[in-house]
Amino acid sequence: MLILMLRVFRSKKSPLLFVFFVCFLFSFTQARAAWRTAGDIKSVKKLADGAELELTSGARVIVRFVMPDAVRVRLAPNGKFERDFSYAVEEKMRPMIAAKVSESKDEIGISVTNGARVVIKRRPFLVTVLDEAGNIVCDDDAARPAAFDAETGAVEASKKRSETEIYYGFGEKALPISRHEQFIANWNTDTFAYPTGLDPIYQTHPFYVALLQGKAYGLFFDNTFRSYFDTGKTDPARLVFGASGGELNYYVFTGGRERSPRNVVRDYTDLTGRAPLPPLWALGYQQSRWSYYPESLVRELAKKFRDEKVPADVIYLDIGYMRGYRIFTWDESRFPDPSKMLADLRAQGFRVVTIVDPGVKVDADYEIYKNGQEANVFVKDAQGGELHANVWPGACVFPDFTDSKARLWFGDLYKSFLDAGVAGFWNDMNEPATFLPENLNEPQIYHHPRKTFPLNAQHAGDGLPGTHARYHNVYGQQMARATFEGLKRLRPNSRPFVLTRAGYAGVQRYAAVWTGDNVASWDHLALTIPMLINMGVSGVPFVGADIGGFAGNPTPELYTRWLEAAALAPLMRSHVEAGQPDREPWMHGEPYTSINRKTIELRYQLLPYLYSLFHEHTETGAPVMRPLAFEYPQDVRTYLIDDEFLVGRDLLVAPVVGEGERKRRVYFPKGDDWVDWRTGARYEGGKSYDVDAPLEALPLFARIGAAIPTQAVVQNTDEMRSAPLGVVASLGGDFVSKIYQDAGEGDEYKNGAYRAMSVAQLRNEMIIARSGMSGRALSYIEIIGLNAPPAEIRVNNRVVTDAAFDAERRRVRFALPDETALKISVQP
Ligand code: MIG
Repeated sequence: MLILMLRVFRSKKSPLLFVFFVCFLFSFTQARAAWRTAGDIKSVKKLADGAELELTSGARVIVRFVMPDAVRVRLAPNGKFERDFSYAVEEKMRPMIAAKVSESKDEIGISVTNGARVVIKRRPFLVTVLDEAGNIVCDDDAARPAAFDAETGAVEASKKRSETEIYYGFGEKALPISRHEQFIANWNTDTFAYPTGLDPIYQTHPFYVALLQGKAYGLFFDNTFRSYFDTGKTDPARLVFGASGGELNYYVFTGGRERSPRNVVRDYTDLTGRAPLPPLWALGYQQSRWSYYPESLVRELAKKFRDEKVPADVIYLDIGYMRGYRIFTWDESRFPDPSKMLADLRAQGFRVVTIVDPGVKVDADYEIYKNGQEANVFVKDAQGGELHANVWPGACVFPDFTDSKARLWFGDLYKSFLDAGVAGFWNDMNEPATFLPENLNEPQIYHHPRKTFPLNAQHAGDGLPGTHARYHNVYGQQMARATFEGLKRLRPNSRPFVLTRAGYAGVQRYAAVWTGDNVASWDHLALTIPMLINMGVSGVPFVGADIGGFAGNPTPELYTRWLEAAALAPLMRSHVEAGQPDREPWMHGEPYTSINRKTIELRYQLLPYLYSLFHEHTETGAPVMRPLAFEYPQDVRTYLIDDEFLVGRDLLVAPVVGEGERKRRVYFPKGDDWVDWRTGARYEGGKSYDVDAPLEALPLFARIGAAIPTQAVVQNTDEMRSAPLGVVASLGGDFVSKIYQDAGEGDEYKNGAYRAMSVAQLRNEMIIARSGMSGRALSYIEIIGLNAPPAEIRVNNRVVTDAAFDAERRRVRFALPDETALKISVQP
């Protein structure tokens, strides 16, 4: 730089240019010079649950325990803490964690009984978090102490990293299963047809679970500004995270005594909340396209499902149902009588979900626009005027979802749609996404950072007014919240179903998430596995990807394989962009229609299991769809497996994600053995096998010792009430399984209206106990993985005489009596 300047100066001999360059150089060094480290500790104030520190840089820090195994570090660069507020953290009463603070010349120690410990170095300020046993969990990098840029407001922290440490989490990322050695950015972006590796996409979850040789910890950086993580990309020995503004506010989760991913996710979701039990119907098969209309076509679609006997619960209406894309209106030429249509579909066992975008058309004759103006609920531009931007309806205004008044207003708008009989709502475009300003429209740039509000747009921020730069990443989460809370107010006895595209940490409290505009390609099918399981680890259990890929048109084989891979995904929805053929299970004719029907039937058979897993999530935060390492952190061979996943603890799914493949290699995690769901063949844990994977079959395996609730095939969830419920079990383990049932709707389960069953297995015996009246009894049991018919089977000490042994599929099935306790013994 200097040489360049001198040369120019010498050649031109222009004093003006010289001044210009000096100024340029000065401003350049100035900008960098504004970065400073947090400095040394000047003073310490003990708190009941931690300590408050004053640093020589003028920054202030609070370190406190929020749970016995979770520590929060909060650094205010200018020494003034903001109000203590978070869109991620669930509001609830939390017990105070009493901590012991000890001071020595060089260090400050903070510890709790039966929990983690923190050691803070005084010169310079450095934080080390240790587990109960005294092992270092997460350690500031002394070469790069916490720093901030007083001019721009940017903050940054650096942690030491072991080069073989891997990372799950980070929410929705089109990245490999472990997010190590990546540069990760968080800025919610509408990314149509995102290629693998594009980052960021639609959501922001600045949270990871680190795993190193069987030991986990978690870190959550609760900052809504544009943020980033360098997980060892620049320097493999260092993990860096930072944001363009706000406080350096983060939590470290030590994972308790076990240092397990399960404990980390339990504590993270204790902090940021868990997904409430969804309405049962939302676990059924969902059919969508951009965009089903008119009414007659929707009716034909519903009829076709029932005629073809392809089970389904949900039909989506995309933006084509609206009058000129005005939200909360119907295009009457396409849908002349929505209430009648919705009632008729409901009678056929269908629920309808409609899309609702945030943009409100600027139109003086449009009630919602006028009401919103009067109520003063729209986002403002830098000058305080209404912010206008183009989306589908043309020029629009946008509710400021960071304003409780706007959330109430928006939530109430759902009334007319609920009254008409719409069952659930789909919030799209809430990154927020806008079309590019006209002058940037050519060439078509899909992933442009300016496809959102200007950074200086103004938000209410629930009491802390701020710019779009601060609130961009929470806009979608708060829209989902407005929707969820509105639905809850309007229908207190129903469980809201909300599907959102954008989100921030904690979005699971309000909505299910789909992975946006994916692509009809084999690599995108493969990508669904790392994407969805990492969402689960990030606390978001109700997730799915558009089956078949949104952009483009899948081959019959790709669609069929994709449907199989999604059969046990938490959210199972086919969807496709405008201009492509329909994306329905029968669209490719035979043999695909029959295979696809069987795949969807498999999901319906396993709905009792999936539902029990959603219940488990409410109690422990465990995801429905899990990476193998979630259950087997001691088996390092599982760590990078990205083409298999677990559904709950007991089912291992190994979908085919390659074109033309008719068998595949499956690794079975060490510590358990496994049984092929279809053939009854047994596999040993800790080994890989080549398994058959004909086009018509999803490779699916049950853990030995599992007891998995299943039911007869139904055409929709309404039929579940009367469908026989049973258990598929594999004997030989020593486990307890839990089965949960309730009305599948409403909150009566909180008053005891549910039925819980536990299945305890010990080698060849099984004890099934149940409590609660609101549920079906078990009417059959199927024991899989048997090489020969059992010598004797007894149920409550009576010999079973009508057990049907299936030699080919290595299983036996028999009926169970309706008794509160069942003791089943099987003599091989
Ligand atoms: O600008 O509503 O991701 O699922 O079909 C596109 C139309 C808007 C994007 C969503 C997609 C939806 C589409 N939407």
